[in-house]
Amino acid sequence: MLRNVPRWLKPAPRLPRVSIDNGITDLPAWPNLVSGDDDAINILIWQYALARSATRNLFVNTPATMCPPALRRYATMGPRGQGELKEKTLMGPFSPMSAALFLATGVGLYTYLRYEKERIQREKEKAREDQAVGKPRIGGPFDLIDQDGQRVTNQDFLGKFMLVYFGFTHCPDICPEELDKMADVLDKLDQDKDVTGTDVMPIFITCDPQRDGVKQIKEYTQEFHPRLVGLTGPFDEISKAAKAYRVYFSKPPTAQPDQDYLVDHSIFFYFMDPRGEFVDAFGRESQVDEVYTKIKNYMLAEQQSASVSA
Ligand SMILES: [Cu+2]
Repeated sequence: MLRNVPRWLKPAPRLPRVSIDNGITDLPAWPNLVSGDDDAINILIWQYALARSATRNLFVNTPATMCPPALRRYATMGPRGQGELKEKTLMGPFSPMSAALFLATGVGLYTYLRYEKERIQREKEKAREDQAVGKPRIGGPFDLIDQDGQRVTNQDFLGKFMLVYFGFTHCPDICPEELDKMADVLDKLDQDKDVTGTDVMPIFITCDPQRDGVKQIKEYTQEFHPRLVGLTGPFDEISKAAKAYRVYFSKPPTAQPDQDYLVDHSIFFYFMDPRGEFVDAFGRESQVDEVYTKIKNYMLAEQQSASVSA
C-alpha cells in the first residue's frame, strides 16, 4: 500500500543521530602564540569548535521540533506568532544576538592574542638584549715583559683603560696601519680637554715572541707612539694572554727565527675598562674618528659613574 503513496507524502527519512562521542571533536589547541599562525583564522576555528561544543545538545540530542516551545523562544521575540517562531527555529542558535556575541568574542580574543603575542615578543627581545649587554669574557691575566725588560702583569694596568692589540713587528702592512690608526686616536684623546688621554694605556703584545725580543719591541713601539707599551715573553705566556683575549694566531710550524715568515693573527683593538673588563673591540673597518668618539664616550660615562658612586 505504501508503494502507492506519493513520495512527497512519505515521512522524511530520519537523519542519523550524531552521538556526542563521534560528532564533536575536541577543541583544537589554543593557537600557538609564538608561531606565525594566522590569529584570526585560529580564533575562528576555535570559536567554531567552542560553539559546536556548547550547543551540541541543541543540535544533536534535541531536534528543534521536539523542544518545548518555551525553550525555543528568544528574549528578543515579541508576542509569539507562528511565522516568527518558525523562522527563529530554523535559524537555530544564530540569532543576531549570538552573531554579535560571536563577533565580539572574536574581536576580544584577537586583541588579547595580539597583545599576548607582542608581550612574548617583547620579553624575548629583552632577553636577547640582556644577553648582548652581558659582557663577553674577553681579557684576563697576563704575565709578560715590557720594552724595557721589566716584568708586567695585567694588575699593573688596573685603574687605567687599556687598548690591547696583538701583532708582530715583521708584519708588512696590517699591523703598521692599525697601530698608526691607534696613534691618531691617542693623539685626538690627548688633545681633548674633556677627557684625560693618559688614562688610556695602549698595549702591543707580540704574537711572534720567537723574533720579537725586548730590543725589537722597543724599537718598534717607539715608531708609533711614545706611550705605546710593547710586551713580549715566553711563548706559553703569550699563548695564555692571546687565549684570554680570544685572539687567534699561528705561525708556520717549521719557521725558524732567522727566516722571513708571516704570522696569521686576528686584527682587533680591545678596549678594556679600568677594572680590566672588556668594553669594545675595534676592527679594521673602524675609522679614527669613530674609535675616538666611542672611546671618549666610554671615558665620560666612566667619569660620570665614578662621580655618582663617590
Ligand atoms: Cu699584523
